[in-house]
Amino acid sequence: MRAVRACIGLGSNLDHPERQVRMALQALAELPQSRVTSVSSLYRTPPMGPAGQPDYVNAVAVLDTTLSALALLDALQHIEAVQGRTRSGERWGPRTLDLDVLLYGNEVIDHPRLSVPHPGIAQRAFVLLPLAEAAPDAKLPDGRAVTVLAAGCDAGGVRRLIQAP
Ligand code: A4P
Ligand code: MG
Repeated sequence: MRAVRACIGLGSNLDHPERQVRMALQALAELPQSRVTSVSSLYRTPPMGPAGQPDYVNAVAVLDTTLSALALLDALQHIEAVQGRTRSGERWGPRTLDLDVLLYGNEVIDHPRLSVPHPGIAQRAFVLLPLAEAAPDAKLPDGRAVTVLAAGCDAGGVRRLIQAP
């Protein structure tokens, strides 16, 4: 089976966010049927959502995978659960770890459990900056280049925390 390039967004703002993101990167490196080909720097980003929550640490990892998109989502949700993610029900509330399928090859997926590209991808600096760093040639299925979107987004408050390995 041909591998698909999947871009995964990582985010954490609870319980040592930097460590959460590093642990998740390690878990992604151990996913079956998959190989991590690129990882962004870690970024410190102001929270989008309810006020009063801590800043986030965000990053993006790029995988070549033969997992189906839903099998990949299952694997990401398993990693979230292992790292103590509980769902409070508050939209955009704080979390120990959020793993999002940002892009899955060139596919548009509209499934009850999975929307790809991830909604909001084209506007969010905390997604676009690490994505453009880890996958500078990536395009959305509609043809928009992530580097162009990243250059045009409001990057206020986002700063690179730790250089990519
Ligand atoms: N789901 C649908 N599509 C996807 C996808 N492409 N990737 C479903 C992953 N999951 C997807 O997710 C709810 C459901 O979305 C899942 O069960 C899955 O089947 P969730 O992780 O439980 O909830 P959530 O993440 O709180 O909701 P949502 O609306 O996905 O939030 P976002 O868009 O992920 O935003 N601020 C900063 N600075 N940095 C952040 O990373 N993240 C969020 C969450 C808010 N503010 C932030 C950040
Ligand atoms: Mg999410």
